[in-house]
Amino acid sequence: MENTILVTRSSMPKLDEYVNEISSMWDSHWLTNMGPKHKELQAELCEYLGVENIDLLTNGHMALELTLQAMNLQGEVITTPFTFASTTHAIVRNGLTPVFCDIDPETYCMDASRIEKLITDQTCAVMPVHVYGNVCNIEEIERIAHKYELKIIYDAAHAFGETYKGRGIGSFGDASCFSFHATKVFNSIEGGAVCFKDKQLGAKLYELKNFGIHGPEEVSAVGANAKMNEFCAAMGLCNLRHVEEEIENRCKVVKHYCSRLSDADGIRLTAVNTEVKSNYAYFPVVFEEKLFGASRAEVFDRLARNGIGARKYFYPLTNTFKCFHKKYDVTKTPIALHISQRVLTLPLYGDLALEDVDRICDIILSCKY
Ligand code: T4K
Repeated sequence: MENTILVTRSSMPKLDEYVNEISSMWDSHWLTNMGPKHKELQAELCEYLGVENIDLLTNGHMALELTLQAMNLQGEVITTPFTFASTTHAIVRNGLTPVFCDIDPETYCMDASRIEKLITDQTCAVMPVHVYGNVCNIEEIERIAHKYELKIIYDAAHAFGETYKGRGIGSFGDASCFSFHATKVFNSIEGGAVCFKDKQLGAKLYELKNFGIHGPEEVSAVGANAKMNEFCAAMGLCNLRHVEEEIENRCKVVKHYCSRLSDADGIRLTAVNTEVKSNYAYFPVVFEEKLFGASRAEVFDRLARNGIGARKYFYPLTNTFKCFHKKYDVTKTPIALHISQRVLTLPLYGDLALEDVDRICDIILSCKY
């Protein structure tokens, strides 16, 4: 359809810039396995993200999955069901049991005040998500983890480049896992990273992403293949040069959405946290049907009929997935259920025209009564 607008659109450098970045590979023939582009991107990201240690991987999912494996955990991991499949799958694929904590109705992140009640003698870690780039209640999570000696692994897939109280978001917890997927604020086509505190954990992770190979004649763990290749690292190097501009442009789009939608009854937007330097990753809108006069489904359908691809991130909740065979009790996470049934994430990317934002808002507001 003409004028189709999807929920996001990958940011890309100029073709010449990318060609220039990859041209040295035609001399070196070095395409993957921690080559020069990988090393360069790693160093630049450490600086940009304000973290001491980072390792690059094929994607955000392997970052989560291998971090859990590297920690050699057993038992239960307290997490949120209001997230992408990846978070829960990383836990389950490690033979761990997810224990679902309900979310905060304002930030949609795990409600830290509910964590302690979920702790048992089996609990080994918490895996909160900075969902949509909204930052979790870091202080409370740290207090609880310290008290009960739990590991903290943040799913920071949506939080690239953010700071909390002036500190890089990746510097919190035992580890923070980023996604550099094509749909993210910063992309390396596919890609991911783990920022970590303990260098021993980093060494383990480094082996696990390369089949568990410890040396030319020693394989010390059952690892995977999760190395970022040089083409992806080169895309990352290019996009990193433009990420500030991307975030500034997204900020303008978000401000325009807010100016159009914040006064409408029955529409709930995310509150601003003044301690957070935001990356404007997503623009979630919650529709309360009784006040707004139309359901999420009606808004979604009308947008779709007009070529606008809003998305129901994150519906369904991961604790209701068919693959889990009704194993988890969704009534224990009622706020997450409420939000997931009412939320729409609207199109957002740096070069989305403000006229298009107006068109999207006009369609949404035309659904009202
Ligand atoms: N944790 C959390 C909280 C996550 O949200 C994610 C990923 C992860 C962990 C795991 O990270 P990765 O392993 O993916 O690095 C998308 C993304 O594939 C996924 O990365 C993301 N979260 C999730 C929230 O969204 P889909 O299935 O909705 O993607 P898709 O193909 O429908 O694309 C959405 C829109 O993006 C398209 O309508 C158009 C645009 N697009 C898409 C692609 C693939 C582009 O402009 N260019 C592209 O190349 O999952």
